[in-house]
Amino acid sequence: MFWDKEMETLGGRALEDLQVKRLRQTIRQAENVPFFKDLLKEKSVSAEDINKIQDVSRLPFTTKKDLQKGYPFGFMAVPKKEIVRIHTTSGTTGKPTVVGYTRNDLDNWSELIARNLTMVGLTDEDTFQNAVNYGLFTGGLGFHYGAEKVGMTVIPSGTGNTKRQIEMIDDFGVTAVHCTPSYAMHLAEVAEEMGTTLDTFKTGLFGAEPWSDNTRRTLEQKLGVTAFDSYGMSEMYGPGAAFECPERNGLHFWHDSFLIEIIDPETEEILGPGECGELVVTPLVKEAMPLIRYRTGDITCILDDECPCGRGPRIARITGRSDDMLVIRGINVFPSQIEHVLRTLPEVGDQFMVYVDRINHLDEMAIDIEIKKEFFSGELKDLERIQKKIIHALRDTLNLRTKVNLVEHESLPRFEGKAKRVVDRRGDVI
Ligand code: DLL
Repeated sequence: MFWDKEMETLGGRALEDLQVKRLRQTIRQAENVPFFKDLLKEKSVSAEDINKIQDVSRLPFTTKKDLQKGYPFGFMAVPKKEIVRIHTTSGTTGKPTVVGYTRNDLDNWSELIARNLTMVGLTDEDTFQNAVNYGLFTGGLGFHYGAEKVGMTVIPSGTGNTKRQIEMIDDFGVTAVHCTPSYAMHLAEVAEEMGTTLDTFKTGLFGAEPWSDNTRRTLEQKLGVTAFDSYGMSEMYGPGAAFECPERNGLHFWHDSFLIEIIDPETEEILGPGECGELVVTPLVKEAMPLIRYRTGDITCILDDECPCGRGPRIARITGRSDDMLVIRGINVFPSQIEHVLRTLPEVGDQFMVYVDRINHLDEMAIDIEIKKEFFSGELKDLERIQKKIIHALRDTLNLRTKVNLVEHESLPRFEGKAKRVVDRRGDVI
């Protein structure tokens, strides 16, 4: 099923002409941002230099670090009064990336979500439970308005209170659910404990973090759904940039709205179809926050075989990142953030180790932290006080509950060369 067949299946010359036209417009829009104006001037390139799609390679890259430097509104290309909503990423060292939306941006975003929902067979007959965070995280409001656009009955359940969520699924006859795959696992577990069979369920939309085909099989079996992968990032509106079609063999990007490239993250050389590297995205219709060749940090490749559904090229499911960002229960965490928090606490020594595990299908982060000799009194109450202080400080910055173990001075490994402070033990097996 198509929401906008013409755009979804546009290919060949017609698509390229549209992309070139929109890329030029994006460059002009980006020139409203001093960062881009200066950068484009320095590289002596402007909208007029783009005559074919390959000319994109003349443009400079933008990174997450660049965006951080612009905090809070340095990357906005329109006057503040035209910005009708703000979301943020879950934060990197200190400050998050702020994303602004004009009214047109919000309309375009819900159109893309509506395409995705329709593509997987959902219609105005469906009842949709949106079990993700409704705050600054883009997954909540993003899917909400897209689902309303399709005419679905939307239940903005948010996260938490899992038993009540299961009751709602049964009582309201929910047919489709959207959440992170980790939360879906938890839902399945609680439903099992409650002895509920979730009879009305048929579709699960899962994303915001990597998940394996094993997880897909388990979720499908336990929840009784067909599970679809959903990919996106705050910088590209949020969810909705790429989505699986019923073939479930790669994710379709919406090529009228995003220009995608794959590069070697080390050399920045552009790679061909089938070659894995870092995904670079240039949004083509964003107004409030246009970006040029944004380095997503996500590792994937472009699949060049044609999909029987008739839509354009897909990307492979995301297998990892080119940087050290961790995605824990849908929240992005950089080890540098943890370090930043710990360094502000006088009791904390030089070394820490982060362990990420999947316990009962949920991501859990535990940190072993060395305490300075003078603070390691051996008195339980003193240690508990320090432990609480650290947990609160981490939660305030990361928005994430972490387990903290205090250890004695000089008990953690030391590193020669680059430190490896993160051990991700989540693996693939469920
Ligand atoms: O996670 C947007 C989103 C919400 C996507 C709901 C899907 C569903 P951010 O918080 O900015 O935005 O995080 C973006 O999360 O660069 C990836 O590293 C990771 N990520 C998102 N979706 C997937 C996925 C939202 N399907 C970052 N598979 C991205 C693997 C994913 N990783």
